[in-house]
Amino acid sequence: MKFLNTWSIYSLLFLCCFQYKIYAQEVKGTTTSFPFILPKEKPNRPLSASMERNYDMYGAPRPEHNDFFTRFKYTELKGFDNNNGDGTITRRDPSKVIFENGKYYVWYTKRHTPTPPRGAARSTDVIPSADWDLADIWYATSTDGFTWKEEGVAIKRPAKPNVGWRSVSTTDILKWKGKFYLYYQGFMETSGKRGDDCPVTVSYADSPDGPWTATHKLVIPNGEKGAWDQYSIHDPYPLVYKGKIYLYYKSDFDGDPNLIRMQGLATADDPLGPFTKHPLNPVIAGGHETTLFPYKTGIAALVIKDGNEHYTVQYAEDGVNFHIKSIVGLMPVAAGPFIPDAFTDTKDGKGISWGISHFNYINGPDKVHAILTRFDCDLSQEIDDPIMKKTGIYHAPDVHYRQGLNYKQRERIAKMNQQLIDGAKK
Ligand code: AAL
Repeated sequence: MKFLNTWSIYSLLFLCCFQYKIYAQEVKGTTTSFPFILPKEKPNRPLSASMERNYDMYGAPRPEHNDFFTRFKYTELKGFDNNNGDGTITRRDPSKVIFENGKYYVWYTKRHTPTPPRGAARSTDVIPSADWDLADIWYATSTDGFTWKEEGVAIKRPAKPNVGWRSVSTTDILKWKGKFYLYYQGFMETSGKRGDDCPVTVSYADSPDGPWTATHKLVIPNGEKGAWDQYSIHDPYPLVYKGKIYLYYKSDFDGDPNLIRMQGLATADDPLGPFTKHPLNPVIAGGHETTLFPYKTGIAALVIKDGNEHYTVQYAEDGVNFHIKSIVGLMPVAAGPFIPDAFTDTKDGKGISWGISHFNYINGPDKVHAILTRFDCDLSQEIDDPIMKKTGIYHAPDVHYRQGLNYKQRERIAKMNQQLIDGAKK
């Protein structure tokens, strides 16, 4: 009897499982719930648009497994004096960081003027209009990336009428066949007079310590009249990719004051040009400064601040057609990462884990200046740092309250409240 009972329970269980299996097969992909364990691969079942995207766009359905997702951490740099932040000294728009002669090198815009920037109308031969007006290009070295030694000026602005006579700024470095090339914005009129107008020029040297020879040539000239980049070529950013120099840049265009900023690409076989602008320019429909690096088999870009796709990390297999791979927060501004394989023409870019960026508008409108800072992240095939893959970023309430409503906005809200109150009375 006892045997029979046990036997019938087992048969019943077997029958149930079998029936369930048939049922599950019949409804598979239609009415079963999405599984509790998030599938690593896209499951073969109908998915919502958001879930489709989650599998198709990002390379991994969870941010911590997405090689393109990171958070950013910041550390104050040691070694830079700035007159207690009175606005007479700025350091901004750092180049990418390179490692040469047993140390790290970075180049940047340095302005040291009798006053902070005063706007184009009040600027003179010695009073700057903008934070990067009347600037030169300086450089610093470090052995740990946190404490830096300011080595001195790399590129002084040349005598009028040479390209860059008013200001040289926003540089970036290329190493090509054993020589070094600094590309930079060469202002021939005061920034802010019409817009932030300039072309790009280049200097070269045998050593990162210089001396630098100026070409005095427009290596990346402005576009033709009516072109998106007719006025400004900003943030020149060279990499070596597919055996060529891939130089990305930014231009600002459309209306003033509502400019839009996008990024273009110019390629060359020789660092001194000629550079050919890509027919699909702009190749990135947003961002402000340029920050790109070889990653895996393509090029990755930090798209910062401007445009519909600001605060995203993007990737282009061909260096031209970029796709969003992650959405991130607290991005470094004007980031110049340390890219060990920036110039090796790698076919398997290792990525980045730190660099130098800047903070802008320090100490309010009367003391405008910028400072350099260090950022760390995990967009690297060589590290695996779970702390850098956490999505929640805490901001103190103060950070939010500083983005407060202005007087006009308060007025608008009061008016809307009043309309509702008046309507309720009728
Ligand atoms: C920066 C850069 C360029 C602009 C100005 C100084 O953030 O985009 O360098 O000209 O602002």
